Amino acid sequence: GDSGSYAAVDLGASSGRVMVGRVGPDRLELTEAHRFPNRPVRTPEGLRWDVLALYAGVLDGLRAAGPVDSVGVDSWAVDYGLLDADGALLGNPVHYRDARTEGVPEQVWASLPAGELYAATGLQYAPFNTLYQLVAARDTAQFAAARRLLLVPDLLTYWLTGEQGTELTNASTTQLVDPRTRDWSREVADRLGIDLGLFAPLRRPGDAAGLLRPEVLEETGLTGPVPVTAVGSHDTASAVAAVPAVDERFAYICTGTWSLAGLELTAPVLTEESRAANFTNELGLDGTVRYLRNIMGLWLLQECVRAWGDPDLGGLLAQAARVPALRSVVDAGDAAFLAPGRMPERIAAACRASGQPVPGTPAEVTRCILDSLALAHRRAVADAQRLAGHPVDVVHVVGGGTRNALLCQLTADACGLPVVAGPTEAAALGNVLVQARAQGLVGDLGGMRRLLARTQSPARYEPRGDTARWRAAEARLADR
Ligand code: ADP
Ligand code: LRH
Repeated sequence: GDSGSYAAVDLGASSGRVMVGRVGPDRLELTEAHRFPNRPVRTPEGLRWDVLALYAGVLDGLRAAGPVDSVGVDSWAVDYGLLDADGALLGNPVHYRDARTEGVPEQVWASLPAGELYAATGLQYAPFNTLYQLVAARDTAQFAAARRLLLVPDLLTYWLTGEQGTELTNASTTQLVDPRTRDWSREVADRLGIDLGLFAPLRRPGDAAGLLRPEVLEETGLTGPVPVTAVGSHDTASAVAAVPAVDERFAYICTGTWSLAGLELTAPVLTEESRAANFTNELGLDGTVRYLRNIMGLWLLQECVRAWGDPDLGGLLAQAARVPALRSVVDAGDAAFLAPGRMPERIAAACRASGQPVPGTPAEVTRCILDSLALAHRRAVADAQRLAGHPVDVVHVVGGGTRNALLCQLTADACGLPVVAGPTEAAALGNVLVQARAQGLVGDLGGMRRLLARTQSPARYEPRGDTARWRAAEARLADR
C-alpha cells in the first residue's frame, strides 16, 4: 500500500522508548507506545547497563505498539555486549562512563600515535571509544571467553530476531572504521591486535535484519511475520536524518543527555587542525558524514537535579531564566564532567578555579549550565563551519532539549543565528523513516526531510542582541 506503521525502539542514556510512526505520502505521525527509565547500575565491578531491563522494556513496548509493518532499533553509541561460543551474553555491558579506560588512550597512542589514529578513522578522542574499551578489556577472563561482540542496538536486534550483524553508522563510533571507505580499518585493528572477526558482518541502514522470533511474537502478542529493519542504529545518526532542513546550509545540535553539535558533510575532514579541535567524523545515512563535537549536554543538569532530590524541572528552568546571564561559565566540552556524582560541587569548583563567581542556589547552577551549553554550542557551530569550509544560515536543534525553551533561545543568541527547534523525538522519527524507506514509502534523505518539513511544526527562536557578550565569555574561558 502507500502507507505503513513502524515501531521505533530508541534507547537513550536516560530513557528508552518504543514509538509508533505512521507514514503515508503526506503523513508522518509519531505516538509513544511505551517509555521506561534507563538506570545504570553500579556493581562491585563498575558501572553497568541493565540490558535485561532494557530488553524487557522493548518487549513491553512492542506489545503496547500493536500491529506494525516493521521494527527498528537504535541506541546510544560505542557500548557493546560480548557473547560466548554458545551465543550467550557474557555479563552486563559496561557503561561508557565507567572508569576502566583511564590511562588506556595513552597506552594505545604509544603504539599508534593519536595523529595517525585520527587520519585513519576520523574519530574524535573520547576515552569511551569502543577501541579503548576493547584494549581495557582484553586481559579479562570475560574477553577470553568472547567469540562475538555486538553493539547495543545489534545485541537487542539479535535477541529479537536471532540474527547477528553490525550496523554501519554505529560501527563508525568504534574507531575501527575508515570514514573514506566506510569499511573496517584493518590497519588500525591489526596494529592494536584487535580481532575484527569478533564483529558480525556489516549491514547498512535499510538492510533486512531478520524476523521477530516466534517466542517474541508470543510474548508481545504480535502476529508474524514481522520484519526487523536495520536503521541508523546510532541514535545520533537517526536524529540527524530527521533534521527538517530544507538545504545543506544548516548546522544541527542533537540535545539530550549529550549535545552533539556540527554539520552534515559528504566527505570526512581529517586534518590535524580538526583533530586538535576534537571534531569527529561519524557515518550517517546515504554516504553522509556527521562532523560534530560532543558536548556534555543536559547530563550536567540531570546530574545536578539528581543531587538536589529531583525538584520540578519546569520550576527550576523558570527560576534560571530570571538569573542574570553569563555570570559564570564552565567548559561544557571538558571530559572532567564525564563521570557521575557530585555535579553541583564539581561545577562550583570549576567556577572557583577560573576566578568566576561561584553559583550557589540550584537556579544559579542551572543558569550556569545553560549558559555554558549555549556557549559550547556557539563554539562548535563556528568551529565546524571554519574547519569544514561549510557555511550555514540556521541551527536545527532536535532531541529532548527542544523542550527547554531557555536553552534554545540562549543557543540562538550565542550562535547569532536562528534556531529551528524540533522534532523532539528526532531519533525515533529517523528510525521510522528508514524503515518506511526500506518498504518504498519515502525517497532519499532529501525526500525524508521534505516529508518532515511538511508534517512537523518546529519552533523558531531568533537571535537576540549581538554576540559580543558571548564572545567575551568565550575569551574568559579560553584565558584560563
Ligand atoms: P536521551 O535520549 O539522551 O536519553 P532525551 O533526548 O530524552 O535524552 O533528552 C532528555 C533531556 O531532555 C532531559 O535531560 C531534560 O533536560 C530534557 N527535558 C525533558 N523533558 C523536559 C521538559 N519538560 N522541560 C525541559 N527539559 C526537558
Ligand atoms: C548520544 C550518543 C552520542 C555518543 C554517546 C556515547 O546518545 O550516542 O552520539 O557520543 O551517546
